[in-house]
Amino acid sequence: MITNEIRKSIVYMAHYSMASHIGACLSIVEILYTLYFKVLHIDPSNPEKKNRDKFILSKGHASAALYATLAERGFFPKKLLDKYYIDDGVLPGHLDMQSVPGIEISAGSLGHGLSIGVGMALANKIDNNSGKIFVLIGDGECNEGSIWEAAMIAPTLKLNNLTVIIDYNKLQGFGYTNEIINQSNMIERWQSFGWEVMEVDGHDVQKLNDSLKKESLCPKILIANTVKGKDISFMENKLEWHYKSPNENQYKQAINELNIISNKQNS
Ligand SMILES: Cc1ncc(C[n+]2csc(CCOP(=O)(O)OP(=O)(O)O)c2C)c(N)n1
Repeated sequence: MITNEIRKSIVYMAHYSMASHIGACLSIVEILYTLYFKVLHIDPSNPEKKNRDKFILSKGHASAALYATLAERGFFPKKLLDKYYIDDGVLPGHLDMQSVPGIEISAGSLGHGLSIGVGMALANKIDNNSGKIFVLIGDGECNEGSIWEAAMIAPTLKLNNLTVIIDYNKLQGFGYTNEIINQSNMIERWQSFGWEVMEVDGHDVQKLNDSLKKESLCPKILIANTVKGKDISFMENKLEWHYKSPNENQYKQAINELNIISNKQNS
């Protein structure tokens, strides 16, 4: 399974570079896989194609997940994943659009990706460009006021070429999202701004695929229920894995668990 390969790359990258944000990467693997392998009209041999669909990873601290997915999809050699977040590396810890092909925006300062996505979607409307825009934001990232400015304007501009996915993993950097700022009424909130809202299991590729491909007259948003640290038993739903990186033993255990999942899938 490609999702499992992506997870192994993420664990490897966080381990050797001693980087943070492994939990945030592991929660979005199925979302990225579904987008890059089933939904987006893109061509890895021509990443700048004019009417391509564009994906924005607004929660740019999860860069390792996108780098690993792009490598699996053939945008650049997998060997480059050895150059993540290290001195003289190629792939910076926060997302850099100049590092490798396939990255539409640099990101890491939270709260900007949705506004950029609104601009891209509006530009495509004006230019009669059929390319669609997809933006992935974090649930904690929704604490940023700029998210709500973009949320207000998109339906007014009738941007039905814009899809947002919230990685609703219920944790942010320093605690539970809804304890820091309660947004448990997420569905009603986005609906009240004029968005078509769908709630989906963020690890179910079939359901993600169906929801992402659904046509709509207005901008739409998928509230994707996910698990931070997904598929590594000692990382799942554990706040500390926002910042920690796996040591040698933890790395071996994590890869072992992912291998067990691979073996089950192959049998
Ligand atoms: C503007 C800004 N403030 C603070 C940070 C530091 N920061 C990095 S990740 C993070 C938590 C984000 O939580 P969430 O959006 O829920 O993403 P998750 O890590 O759970 O995927 C914070 C506060 C940042 N990158 N940008």
